[in-house]
Amino acid sequence: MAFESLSEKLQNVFKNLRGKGRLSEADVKSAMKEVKMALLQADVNFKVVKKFVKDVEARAVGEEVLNSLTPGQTVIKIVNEELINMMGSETTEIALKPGNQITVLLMAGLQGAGKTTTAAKIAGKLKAKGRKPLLVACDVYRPAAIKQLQVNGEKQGVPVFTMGDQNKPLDIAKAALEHAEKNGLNVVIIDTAGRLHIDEAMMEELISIKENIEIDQTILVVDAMTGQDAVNVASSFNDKVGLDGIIVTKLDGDTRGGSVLSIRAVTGKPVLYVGMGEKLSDLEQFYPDRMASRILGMGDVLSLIEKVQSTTDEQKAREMEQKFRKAEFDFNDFLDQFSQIRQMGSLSDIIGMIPGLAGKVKDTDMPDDKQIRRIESIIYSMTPQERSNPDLLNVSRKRRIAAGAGVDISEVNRLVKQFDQSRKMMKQMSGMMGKKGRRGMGGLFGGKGGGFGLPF
Ligand SMILES: Nc1nc2c(ncn2[C@@H]2O[C@H](COP(=O)(O)OP(=O)(O)O)[C@@H](O)[C@H]2O)c(=O)[nH]1
Ligand SMILES: [Mg+2]
Repeated sequence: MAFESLSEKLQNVFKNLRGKGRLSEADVKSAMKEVKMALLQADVNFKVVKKFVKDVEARAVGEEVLNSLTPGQTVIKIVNEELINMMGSETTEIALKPGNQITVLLMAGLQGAGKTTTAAKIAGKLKAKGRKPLLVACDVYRPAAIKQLQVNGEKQGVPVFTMGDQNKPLDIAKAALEHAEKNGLNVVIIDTAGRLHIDEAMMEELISIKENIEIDQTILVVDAMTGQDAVNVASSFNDKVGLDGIIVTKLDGDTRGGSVLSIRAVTGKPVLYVGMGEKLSDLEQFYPDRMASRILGMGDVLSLIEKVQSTTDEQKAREMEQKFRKAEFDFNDFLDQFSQIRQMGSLSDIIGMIPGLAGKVKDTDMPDDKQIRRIESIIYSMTPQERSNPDLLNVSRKRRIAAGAGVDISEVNRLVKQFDQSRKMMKQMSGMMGKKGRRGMGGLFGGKGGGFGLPF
């Protein structure tokens, strides 16, 4: 799969960012320098990279990020969003006319880019959607090309219109339209000839077809393995012939893949699909957001960041952090933490979403949801005074609480002991960390990351 090396490099940059409690402007700048290098090495167009880095930096050195509790995460979120922007934000479908009206698609591109294969792939997708496609063989310069389309059409169960290699592409296309009308077919896909390089004759042929037939969508097919050339080819075709969408093929290879990232930014035309293999089923809809997650290797992490952002109140987290530093927290704060975690899902789900942590935290290290509920019921059985002043808890109070919560007194004892221990530990840690302590994810994850409050 393309992007492996890019993905690896970006993830390294992010690992460093995440490890920092606070970010300075210099931290952001040096991280972005590495991101820039990684994108250039992945063959992303340099102008696109330049703008990307500028946009990310402008957002990332803002007050909001540098003062955020989770600055590393916030920078990653910005990189993700700008990456999606770069690829065009939205998924674009091939626009089809409603009902039985005929939609005409013109496939264009250099020789070997994958036009014939992709035409058949699209035909199969449209057929599966209930459309009635017709493939049209307009590459008359190589008899093998007609045969190739026929073979692929047959595999897809889609009719192929050909008039051999003795007619002009424009005349074949006109006749194919009539054929489609007569036979109730409603998507006409015109496969054309390519050259090894962009040349006038190829452009003229396409222009003449466009001038004489009502083409609904001109779709350019480019080969990802040609790197920046793919972007240049797209620019020329767009300037001379006019494009509606682009399909990038051969992303399954070990190509650096940068063209698929920059082609939209350079041409302004959306990527519709990506080719992921030689088989006729290997065509994937292009989702900028999924592509970004794939490159950042962190689909799950991003949804986790969103969860944390939507469920924690920063102000509250700050207050908690203060309490933590002074070891002033009480059982009410415990309850707050539990309810925040509950809003995010179960604890094991959350752990599972953190790469690197998933396999490492043993189940026995974590209280399960049932245990958390028991701890909560013990705390709920305390009076408000007891919750805010745990030192009040003597034996008779503990006995009353145990009875109220329906647990054995030993469980209450254990909780109080754990609570005292965490308070002690936090006092020590906060002394060790000094004023610029490391911050956990909004303070939610206890222990070493710099969180607080949970007895584990
Ligand atoms: N691995 C891979 N090969 C592809 C893909 N798309 C096309 N090909 C291959 O690329 C070669 C050229 O494709 P073809 O459709 O004949 O290109 P055309 O000259 O533009 O019509 C063929 O061997 C295809 O099987 C793809 O997405 N992945
Ligand atoms: Mg072909």
